[in-house]
Amino acid sequence: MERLGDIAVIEVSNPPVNAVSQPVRAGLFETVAQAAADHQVKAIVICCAGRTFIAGADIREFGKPMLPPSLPEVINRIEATAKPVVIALHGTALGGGLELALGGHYRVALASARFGLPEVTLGLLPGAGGTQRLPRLVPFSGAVDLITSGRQIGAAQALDLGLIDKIAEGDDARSAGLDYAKVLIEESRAPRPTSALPCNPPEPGALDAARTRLAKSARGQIAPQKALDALQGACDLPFAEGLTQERALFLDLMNSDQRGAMIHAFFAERQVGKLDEIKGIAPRVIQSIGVVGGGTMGAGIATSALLSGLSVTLAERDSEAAERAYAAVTGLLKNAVKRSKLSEAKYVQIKAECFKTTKYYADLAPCDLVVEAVFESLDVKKEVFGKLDAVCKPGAILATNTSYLDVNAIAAMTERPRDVIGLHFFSPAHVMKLLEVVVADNTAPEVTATGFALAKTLGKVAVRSGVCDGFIGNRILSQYRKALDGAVIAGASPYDVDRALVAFGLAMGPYAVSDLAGLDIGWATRKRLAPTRDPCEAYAEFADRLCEMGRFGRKTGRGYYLYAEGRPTPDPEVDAIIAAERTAKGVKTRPLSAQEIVDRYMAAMVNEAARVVEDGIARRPLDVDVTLLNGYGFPRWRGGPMYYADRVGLDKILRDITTLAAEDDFLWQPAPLLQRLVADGKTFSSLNT
Ligand code: 3H9
Repeated sequence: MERLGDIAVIEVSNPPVNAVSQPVRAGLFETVAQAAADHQVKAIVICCAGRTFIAGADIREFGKPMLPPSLPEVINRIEATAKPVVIALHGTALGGGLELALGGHYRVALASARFGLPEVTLGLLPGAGGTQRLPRLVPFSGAVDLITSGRQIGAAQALDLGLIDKIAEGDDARSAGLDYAKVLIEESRAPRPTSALPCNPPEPGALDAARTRLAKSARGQIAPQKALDALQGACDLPFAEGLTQERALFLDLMNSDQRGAMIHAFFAERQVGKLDEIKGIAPRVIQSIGVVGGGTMGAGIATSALLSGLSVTLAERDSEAAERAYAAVTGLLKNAVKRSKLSEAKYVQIKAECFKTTKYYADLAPCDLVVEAVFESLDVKKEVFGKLDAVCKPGAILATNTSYLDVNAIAAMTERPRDVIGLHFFSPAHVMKLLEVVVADNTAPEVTATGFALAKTLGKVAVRSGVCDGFIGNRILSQYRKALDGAVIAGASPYDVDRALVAFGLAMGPYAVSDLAGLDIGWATRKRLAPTRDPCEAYAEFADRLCEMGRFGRKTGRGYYLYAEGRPTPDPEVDAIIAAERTAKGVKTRPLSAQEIVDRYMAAMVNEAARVVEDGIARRPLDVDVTLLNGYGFPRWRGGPMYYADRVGLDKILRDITTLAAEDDFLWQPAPLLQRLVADGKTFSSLNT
């Protein structure tokens, strides 16, 4: 604490994000009491050193015994202070940090500050008074939105809502806090405890409507519903009782599996970029990107880059294709304007200054990095890379967006294999968070580091993958798809499978996803791999039959499902095709329970993931978790497949695999790594170093 005249300034300093760890709580508890007792102090300012105001409770302390004082105790003490307490905010005031701010009497923020209660994204609810104080300051619907979505808002919106009192000019929150405190002293303003305010009333039926909405949008998650319970308490109970109820609900969630899973996901996403091979290596500077191919993937990649402030030149084979690509990209940008992700002025500027299409490869010459997103054929890609190598400037990185093909073979077509890398985006590329950074044999570490830096610029999560057919994600996908096709041959329908996995937490079932992506994509891959397919593999043919009938999914109105009026409905014709295959193969079918389907899915996924880790394609189990969470719709509240496997027990997964081998001993060969871990009594997490 520092005293400047009649103002006490308490500055929290706990890099990197000023998390309220136990020492910070203890320090605040003590210094607030000192300032309150100091007769010369007329007002108190709480601010933070470094890049941000408090970004929340210290997540690393969760799951360990909680040491006093608790954050609610600290905040209650701040609020009970008989002198005005000003909270000066900058950076990101999140979770317990924002709750602490709500406990202050006046809030001033820099214009760049952001605010949020992201606890639900960690399987929690605000547990330091956030659910009780926020609806006393902002409209009830605003509190429900912020608390149940976990989203962040900017200073202007926070001011509109009544969350803060003032936006200060400049870039010094501490000075802004001091100036505000001086005014309060001059005007003899009294403390203004939030808890003394009445709770803003909800619109009639608002809580029930929110429950119904969240039951769909946050299906399977406990925290958002519990947060609504706490908010209901804010309406119905006196403040102190509401606070007690909130604490009880928070502690329940703290003990839940979902909290463990989501915090694993949080740290895994930060760990995934920590790789010895790029430690301390400066990435190349990327300002302009070339994209070859303006189809769905290429247009999405271009949009993602433009939205992140990069310049893009997109090359297509002729003028008509280039025009179509231009319209596709500007259409996606226009949608971003509609969804308030981009301002109209910025849109106009991007169109005028940052984006062009061309039919000449030579126009890609000045680009710092070029991503190829053309047809998925090795011959086509090799040709493109030969041309790119000839025109691109020295030091430009040449990246392929292939989902399966051999990046080494593609790199070999150039004189600069050190500058060649795989950047595997997921569709739609301007939305999906995952980027697999595929490191080929000769890729320079600096180029790998640039792949990770680019992902950060694009707001994506990058995972390092080695080269193999399908890399981390699609290689695992292809195994669990075979296992699910096996479940269908054994007796489940594709609809049973989709239902079971949606109930497990996937947003969509795998067969519905195939229909959305187009069944012809998987068909092309199967045909490509057919010559190398092992004759012992129990190959399910029904997907090929559907494709032969022109049933390519949604785009043709028929796939696994029928899409009359756009809504998917099960199709008896598909059941008949599957039944015919079972009969031809002499399979004696039986019904499969939802649990059996989930167990097969998980066993296949985890088994292949163990091979992917053992082969060094994924560096660690956590890289697999981050891949499946961000690119394949694996439910975040289950932490990822490897985390899930550790929780249910690797011995159980191995037992399932051994049992399933009786049905198909080609597919269900246990991965040696899984066997070793079970024999040694270890978990996947023991390999997450
Ligand atoms: C809560 O507050 C509960 C309360 O309601 C009730 C309590 C009773 N704790 O993300 P970055 C680390 S729940 C510990 O790369 P950025 C992070 O691991 C909490 N560590 O930076 C990383 O470490 P390392 C609610 C944390 O600039 C480093 O800081 N709050 C915490 O891209 C840099 O992080 C949240 O959920 C933490 N709370 O983004 C906010 N936060 O260098 C979570 C970060 O060793 N945090 N670290 O890898 C964030 O959203 C982002 O970190 C933030 C900065 C936006 C702040």
